Amino acid sequence: MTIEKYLKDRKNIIDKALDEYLLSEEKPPSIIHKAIRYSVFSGGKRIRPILTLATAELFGKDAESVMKAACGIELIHTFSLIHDDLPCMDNDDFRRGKPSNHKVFGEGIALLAGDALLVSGFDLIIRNSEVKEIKKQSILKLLKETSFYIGTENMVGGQVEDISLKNENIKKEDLYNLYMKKTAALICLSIRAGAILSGAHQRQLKALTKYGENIGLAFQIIDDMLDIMQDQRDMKKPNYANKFGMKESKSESERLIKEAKDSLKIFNNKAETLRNLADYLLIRKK
Ligand code: GRG
Repeated sequence: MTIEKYLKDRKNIIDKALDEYLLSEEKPPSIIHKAIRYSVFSGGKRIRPILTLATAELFGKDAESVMKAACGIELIHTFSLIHDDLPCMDNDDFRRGKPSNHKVFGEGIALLAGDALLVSGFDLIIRNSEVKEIKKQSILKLLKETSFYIGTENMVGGQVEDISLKNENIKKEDLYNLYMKKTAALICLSIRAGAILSGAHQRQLKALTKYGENIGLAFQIIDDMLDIMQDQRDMKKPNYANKFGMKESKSESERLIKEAKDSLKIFNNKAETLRNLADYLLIRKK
């Protein structure tokens, strides 16, 4: 199966599961459920839940066994995007080519939709314990990890730096530190979720974390390059490609992807899908 077909198939089953897990738009108070569904179904690539599923597959588990946790992480990602676009943050009127959540529903509802998505994300991870073969202990471990990877030492902390650091005098080291927290953390969590729920050993978790950190950093550098190519760069925001140029960004993202794939050596050919997903990030156009 080509990686494009793999991504399409997985996205379809994730979209169906999300539709099943989320409350209907009619459920009162209708406006918040409409706002939630608006952002969840506005064209996200589902990279994070796909990584959770692909990691579970590496351990011989099927998509169903980790689907709720995978979708929970996608809801947390959606929360971060809605809040990121708010006027008090990046003040973006558009997301994925469509009006951002607060432009359609107003700031108050957008803020609350983000809050609700964060809570629902945790709820779905808890509900993954309904799967028979999943150990309760691994759900607890995953909940603890989720708090860590989205908390002030990671995603929220990264966002704090993102709104405070200025692009002109930023050092490469600071930029890497910011990208590790802002973007790579949630990507790492997605991979670790698949591994933890599948009963991975410490050595396997360590290798997968290295993979996650490297593809996460590459993902953000590529995102910066795409922002420049599509003329969507915010001059005030830290941006690797803006700071170090497109050529250096391309070679750096290629180096990171190679390092990510190298860290999967212990899995031999069982990790072929994760390797293909890493390569795909280099050629993605959105
Ligand atoms: C608690 C106020 C508060 C905020 C939470 C907002 C926030 C912290 C963090 C934002 C982090 C952020 C927006 C990072 C950018 C990561 C990134 C490159 C997102 C785009 O990911 P894609 O391309 O998105 O996977 P799609 O559209 O495919 O879903």
